[in-house]
Amino acid sequence: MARITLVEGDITEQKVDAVCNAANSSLLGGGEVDGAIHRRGGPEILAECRQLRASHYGKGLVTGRAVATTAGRLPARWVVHTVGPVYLAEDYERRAELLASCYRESLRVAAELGARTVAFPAVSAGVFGWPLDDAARIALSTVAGERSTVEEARFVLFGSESYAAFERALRELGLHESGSGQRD
Ligand code: AR6
Repeated sequence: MARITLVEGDITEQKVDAVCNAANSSLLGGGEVDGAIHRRGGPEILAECRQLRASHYGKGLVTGRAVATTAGRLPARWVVHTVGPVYLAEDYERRAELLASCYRESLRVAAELGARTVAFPAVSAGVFGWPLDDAARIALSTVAGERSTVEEARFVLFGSESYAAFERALRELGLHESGSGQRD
């Protein structure tokens, strides 16, 4: 299992192999993390997204799945785009499973590329409205439950409130930042 680390900051500044993007199914950009990644990464990312739409992803990327592109000018090699579910109280179980799937699929795609370090945002916890504490619990328990060749899963939390929610969830799940019960 990947070592879990938490940092408060901007995901576009992370020096990691792969950055996970909380995208939408169009793959053609949006606000928040998605907007920041395309803005800071430059037009190469969108160009590859357009190619994906023109080839295997004609209808866009399905919720819960992931696909990689270049990271353009970001200090990373790849962006792994995933599409989180919109939060709605009805159909909660199915949606929560889709959110877990975003992390599993992103880790799988990143590992296939040979990534050792992957930065994740709190998928679905912004525009898509997922309550932060629950989003944190699903994110952390899913990553902690995966066997992966990815060595570090770094959660990059935007603002102290997000960071505190992830810290709390990590504690409540009985996990530690090293992922093995010991700190570095
Ligand atoms: N670095 C790290 N985290 C960030 C950053 C950043 N630069 N900017 C925002 N966040 P969101 P979603 C946090 O809305 O809920 C887009 O328009 C933010 O505070 O980016 O999955 C897409 O195109 C929140 O905690 O993703 C989709 O249409 C978390 O990242 C839709 O939004 C996720 O917020 C996806 O919504």
